[in-house]
Amino acid sequence: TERRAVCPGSFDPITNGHLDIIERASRLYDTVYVAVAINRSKAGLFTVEERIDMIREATAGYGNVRVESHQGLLVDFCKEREIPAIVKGLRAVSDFDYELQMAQMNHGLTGVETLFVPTSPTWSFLSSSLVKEVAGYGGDVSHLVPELVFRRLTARIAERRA
Ligand code: COD
Repeated sequence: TERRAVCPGSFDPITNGHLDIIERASRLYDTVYVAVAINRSKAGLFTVEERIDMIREATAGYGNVRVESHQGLLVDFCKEREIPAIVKGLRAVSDFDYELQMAQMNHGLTGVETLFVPTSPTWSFLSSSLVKEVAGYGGDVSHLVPELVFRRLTARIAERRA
């Protein structure tokens, strides 16, 4: 049977840290789903469709990654697609408390397992929100996100200023 896992997140936008985790998961599983959470109460810099487009382009080379949006509980996304494992990156101790709570809650809800992959030290300080903040003040983030994301990020910030 096919071994499946999901990498969930907001991905507003996808960074090299996310990509590193997705790539490593894609070598361990037959199919890796990337689940982009639709959060009605939190407007992003990019729409969910734009985020999905960028993730599809950035992960096309891996060959076994499927990108989808989802609304509601992650455990329901997993159940509908028969995905037994959630793969998450752990950056630092600061991620641990919240990630452990979610992992325990999700396991309690449906039995889905969460596996943690230690972030590559190169990206351990990296988050989508810091990328947006630094780029918003004109800082160079070109080494932190895929090239196609950098172009769209620069364009979006220029639009917002205009
Ligand atoms: N290096 C490695 N991994 C990273 C890095 C990095 N630099 N940055 C992020 N990651 C990984 C982490 O594993 C992180 O959890 C994941 O990528 C996603 O990151 P973000 O910032 O895009 O997404 P979040 O933290 O906003 O995502 C939260 C979820 C959407 C996963 C969560 O809220 C969720 O599951 N929501 C669905 C509703 C639900 O089921 N809620 C109940 C949860 S118990």
